[in-house]
Amino acid sequence: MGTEKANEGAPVQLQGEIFRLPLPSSEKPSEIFSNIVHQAQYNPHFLPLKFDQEQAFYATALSVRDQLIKRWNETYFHFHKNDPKQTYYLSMEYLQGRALTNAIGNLEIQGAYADALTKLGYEIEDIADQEKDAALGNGGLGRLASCFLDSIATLNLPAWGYGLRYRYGLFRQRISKEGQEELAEDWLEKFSPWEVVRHDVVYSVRFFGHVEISSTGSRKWVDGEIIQALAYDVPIPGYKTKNTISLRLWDAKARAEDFNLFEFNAGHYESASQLHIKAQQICAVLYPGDTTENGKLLRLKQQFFLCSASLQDIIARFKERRDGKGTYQWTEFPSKVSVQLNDTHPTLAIPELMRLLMDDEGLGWDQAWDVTSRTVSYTNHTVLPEALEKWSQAIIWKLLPRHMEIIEEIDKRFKDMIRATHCDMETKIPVMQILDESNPEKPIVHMANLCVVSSHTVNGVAQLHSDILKTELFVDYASIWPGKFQNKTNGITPRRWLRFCNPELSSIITKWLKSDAWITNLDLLSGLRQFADNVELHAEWSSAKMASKRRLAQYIFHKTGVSVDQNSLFDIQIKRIHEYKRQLLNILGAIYRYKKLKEMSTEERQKATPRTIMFGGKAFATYTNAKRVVKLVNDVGSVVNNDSDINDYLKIVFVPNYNVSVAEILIPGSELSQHISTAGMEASGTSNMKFALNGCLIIGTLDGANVEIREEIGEDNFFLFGAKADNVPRLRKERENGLFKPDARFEEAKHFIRSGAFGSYDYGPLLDSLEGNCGYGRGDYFLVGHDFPSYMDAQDQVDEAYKDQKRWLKMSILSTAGCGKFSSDRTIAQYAKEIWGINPCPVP
Ligand code: 26V
Repeated sequence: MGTEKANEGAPVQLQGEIFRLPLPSSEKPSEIFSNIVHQAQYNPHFLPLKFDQEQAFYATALSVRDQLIKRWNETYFHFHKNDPKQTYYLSMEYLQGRALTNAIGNLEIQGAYADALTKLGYEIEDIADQEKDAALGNGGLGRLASCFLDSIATLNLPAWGYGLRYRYGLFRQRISKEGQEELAEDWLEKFSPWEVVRHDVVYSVRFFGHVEISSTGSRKWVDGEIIQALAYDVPIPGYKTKNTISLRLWDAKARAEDFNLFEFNAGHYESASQLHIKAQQICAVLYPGDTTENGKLLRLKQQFFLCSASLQDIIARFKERRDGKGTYQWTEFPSKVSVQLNDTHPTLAIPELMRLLMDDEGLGWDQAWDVTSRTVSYTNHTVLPEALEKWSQAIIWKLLPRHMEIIEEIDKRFKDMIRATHCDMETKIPVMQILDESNPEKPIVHMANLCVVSSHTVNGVAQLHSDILKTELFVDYASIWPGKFQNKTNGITPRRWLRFCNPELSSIITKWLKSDAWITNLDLLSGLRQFADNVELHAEWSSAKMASKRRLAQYIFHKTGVSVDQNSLFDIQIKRIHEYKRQLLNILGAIYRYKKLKEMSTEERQKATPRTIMFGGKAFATYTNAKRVVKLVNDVGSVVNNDSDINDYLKIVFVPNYNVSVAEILIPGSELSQHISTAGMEASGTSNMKFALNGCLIIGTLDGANVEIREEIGEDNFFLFGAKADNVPRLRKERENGLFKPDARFEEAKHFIRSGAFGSYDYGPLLDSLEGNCGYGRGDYFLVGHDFPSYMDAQDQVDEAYKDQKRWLKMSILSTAGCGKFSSDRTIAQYAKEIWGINPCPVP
């Protein structure tokens, strides 16, 4: 390219600078129209014969992508030139949802796109509806990662997200007579307009093989299988900024040389392409079943694949940028790179970074350890023992022999350190060690322990959860390294979760605050407090809620055939189905409500607050009790919704296939939402924040972020019930010892199910799990029985409060007004300052 003049006369200095020349696409409304038409005519994915909604979506998305790519390249070059310290967020999950509305919203070109589509005969909402959710995640942890990327871009922070490009993301849920059915969801069936394959970004990732020791004693991992990691990049635009960062998703493919032509021509097709088949398996599904050895091996492969490819990429970028400034020093790596582990799933990044530094770069142990431990930080997202990852040492030896050596050495050195400097803690070693050999037949590697020992910072995701980490789960480490532990209360992006999903409410807020600055400075919402009693605001607030309820009612009718009363209280619980989240408590309460309504006279019934109780969420495919709950909710719904005596007062709806875009319809239309986990078990929760932000009141326990939400919005605006976290162990013991006297209402609800009121399905095992001495398992471990009476009392308070709409509206306004703290912009600013040590690097 040299010094050639480009078409617009800009001098081109470097080869790469060609990407900085102006693109023919423009944000001008007149040109958007022709750009969409151009995409429809020339994009090679469809024949230009028809222009239906689907093709209009792809053409629109590709036209938006052009706008993004311009900003994206500029961001890349700006970061490249300035070489700031960068954060790399490693996560096995991202729940991006749809991208179109978000992208044009962040770029503030909604109006222009809406106009262009109108000219083409379409409504922008219908076109946006064509998009499939990118569901490369399972729940809160994945959605948090996506909210974080939005905030990182918006705050102009230099960072990347790294993940896997699963072919089938989270399954599609279908509800049949049997309950939940799982179907593979091929989000890439047509193509994703948002991803860009980088054919020049490919790394080799090794599995199996063995360690070779040279005559000098250096070690090298050799042989085994090589699978290639190929980068697919997704642009993440910030709001009202040029900065557009990357989510880099790795796909797996085998090398051409591993395709055995000879075998193939001999008709042995499978053995000819063995490695190709294996490569395909790596990114086939998110969380493949891991009950078999094969399943476990595949999960470990996925984790390592993400870690190895990402670290090779990070190191390559570090070298590339430092090389231009003279030879790099490894000691400066931690001042240029920070790696955040999203839970323990990417823990293998630790031994992999050690291996790359020692075996490939020639660093000694001490130097490699210093670099690694100053680079890596770890976020814990759960204290549930069954969710804390443990791997058998044997499987790691088999798949990653060099990494197992390194893990053993980290463990040995950690124990030596304890014995040398904290001899009083000798007895704590069995709980703190990384490698647990208490069963010599089956030694186990504790990934969370490896993370704590190797990271410079460990954080929890809400204050209560971080306190539990310091005083319970990681108490012994906290006594050695008190400064290592931090709290970073989760947050959500106000763009997706208010501005774009609830435009009616957003306009009202902007009108009353006389500015839309709240979108990037959510604390400004507190300015609504002064209007909490204002009747005009009440009228506007209530009409926005009504509009969202209407939209939700239409959606429910369309998806389930159930018609719901728009004047009833819309009560929602949406989240993964899990015993600790206690959807069972909710449905038992609903059953009791139904039974009482049945027993009432018509006059009595007329005084009741009508309710529509909605559930949504997926149960893990092999989680039997969770699937029983889904079945129960649906069975109860069928009976209640078809009972003409009750219909005006109660409906129970299971909204199928809950995902990000369904949440975007449900949350704006909600009036009450349930966050009712057993105290101490929900690390944070983030949907609680989304609901409260949209003026929905919360009924909840003192768990996770509920505690802080209640503090922020005021205790009068929160329906609190249930045991407190520090009483839970005692209450469980009492329950085990038969010292618990169940509430009559609780007994009545269970009995009603056992009587067969909701069909002939055997709910025995589910109900038995609620008994103190159920004969197996953990005997009402989640304290549904204990919390039931206070839950029902809180529900009575809800019914009363709803009757007084003035009071309810005030509480609703105060909920929104109190949500400033829960912006992921605040969370990310804290990570940037207190953990990552990175600074904004805005593209001029
Ligand atoms: C994973 C598993 C896997 C095995 C079966 C049981 C089980 C139970 C829970 C989990 C959760 C894994 C970590 C996770 O997703 N945590 C969630 O992270 C969110 C973001 O920080 C937080 O809001 C949720 O409270 C927390 O559950």
